[in-house]
Amino acid sequence: MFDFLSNKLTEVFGKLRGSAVLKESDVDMALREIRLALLDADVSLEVAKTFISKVKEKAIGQEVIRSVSPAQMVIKIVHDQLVELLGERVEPKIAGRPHKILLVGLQGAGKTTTAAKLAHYWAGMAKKVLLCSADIYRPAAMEQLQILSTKIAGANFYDEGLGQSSVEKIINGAMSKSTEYDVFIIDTAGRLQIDDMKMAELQTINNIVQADEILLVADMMTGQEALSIASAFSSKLPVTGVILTRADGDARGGVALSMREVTGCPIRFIGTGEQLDSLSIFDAERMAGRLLGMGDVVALVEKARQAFSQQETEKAAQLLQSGNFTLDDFVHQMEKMSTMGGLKTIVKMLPQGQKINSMMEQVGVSDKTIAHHIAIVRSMTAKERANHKLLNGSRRKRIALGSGTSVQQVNQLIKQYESMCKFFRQIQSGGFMKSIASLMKGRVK
Ligand SMILES: Nc1nc2c(ncn2[C@@H]2O[C@H](COP(=O)(O)OP(=O)(O)OP(=O)(O)O)[C@@H](O)[C@H]2O)c(=O)[nH]1
Ligand SMILES: [Mg+2]
Repeated sequence: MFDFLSNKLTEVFGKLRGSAVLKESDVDMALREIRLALLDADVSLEVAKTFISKVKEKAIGQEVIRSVSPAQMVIKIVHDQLVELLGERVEPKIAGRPHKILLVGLQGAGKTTTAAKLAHYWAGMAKKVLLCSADIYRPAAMEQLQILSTKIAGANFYDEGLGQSSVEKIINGAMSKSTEYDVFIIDTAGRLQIDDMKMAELQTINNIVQADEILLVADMMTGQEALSIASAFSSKLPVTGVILTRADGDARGGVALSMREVTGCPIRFIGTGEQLDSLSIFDAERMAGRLLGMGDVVALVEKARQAFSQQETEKAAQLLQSGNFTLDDFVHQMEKMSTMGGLKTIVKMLPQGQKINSMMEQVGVSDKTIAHHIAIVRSMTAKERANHKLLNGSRRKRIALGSGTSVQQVNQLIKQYESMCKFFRQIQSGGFMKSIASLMKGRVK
């Protein structure tokens, strides 16, 4: 749903990729573009500004983890800031008996559907739910909710019978009935525009009900308009949360971002379809991931942070660059890599990662072979691990036997190890193309 913003940000970060050190001018350029992307995606100017300044504040002076690129680091910072802005996930809970939920919003926002979805949700939690419609204006509005209620086991519709005269009468009647229920949900009438009469009616309803939650239902497709709706409703009513409907459409992500900032209320749920079960608890982490479209990178930085201490990383980088790493180091790094979600993802983080990856594929280094490699090196003596030149034919046979592999596999590992040493030494001396050539020579048929 947030493809637009995602694409924009991918573009921005695409520009950053490949730079070895994150310079301040890079950050400024990226943030300027992120600001434009946010505005394009319907985030209000003020929200975008606040967001950018927070990201900048966080980014400057923050250490870049050695095993990730500066651009990936910025993505992580942007992601964390998005999560913070979107707010924590709020688990639904029941405050009293009955727990009273009042739904408000513009016409067609999805109030009635959402009322039924919430009833379905709570009924699924073994709660007795009473649904009530205060929409006496639109023909068949009450019937719509009544029909929906018949599909929910555990939910009842408050039916006063024909000839309801006023909203107050209905609400009062439903209130007295509601004491037999755990959850009491009130659906209200929508209006095309926000008018004083409509607001006054909602205030009257809330004065009678004293709702535990007043949830503003807003359509994600409304774009910038959602903001004026949000401020109009929250200035007249003590709104406690927001529900965004039609999140299954191709609406831009900006609405979620600004809505949160303008109302100051948590986004509680998102509607993802017309069915009763198409309602999800709002998850800021997931939303930010979708919005950025870079969940993989974020997870990777997280893992890198866990798996590598700064010291270890520096040591590994030095070793790799010197080309003087022992078989022990070689396998230790491989083990680290396999706990970090695969060789490919790690190599991608290195400058020239894309090229190295395809080369590794050609010489047969893969996640599958790593397990064998580890077993082989474990079957070596400490002396052999420190100096692979000791590995003559009979030693190789012994190692193959001990590790449950073949002599050929042992030979293959040693060849790869030698090629790697050479490869990194040559990268260090700048001969990248030469390194490729030498690695290809070490290829095992
Ligand atoms: N795709 C999709 N459609 C939705 C969602 N929520 C509601 N709808 C549809 O939107 C239309 C309007 O929904 P209603 O629940 O009747 O909206 P309302 O706010 O009660 O409308 P009024 O009572 O006229 O103010 C219906 O066709 C719903 O099926 C959603 O999350 N996704
Ligand atoms: Mg309705």
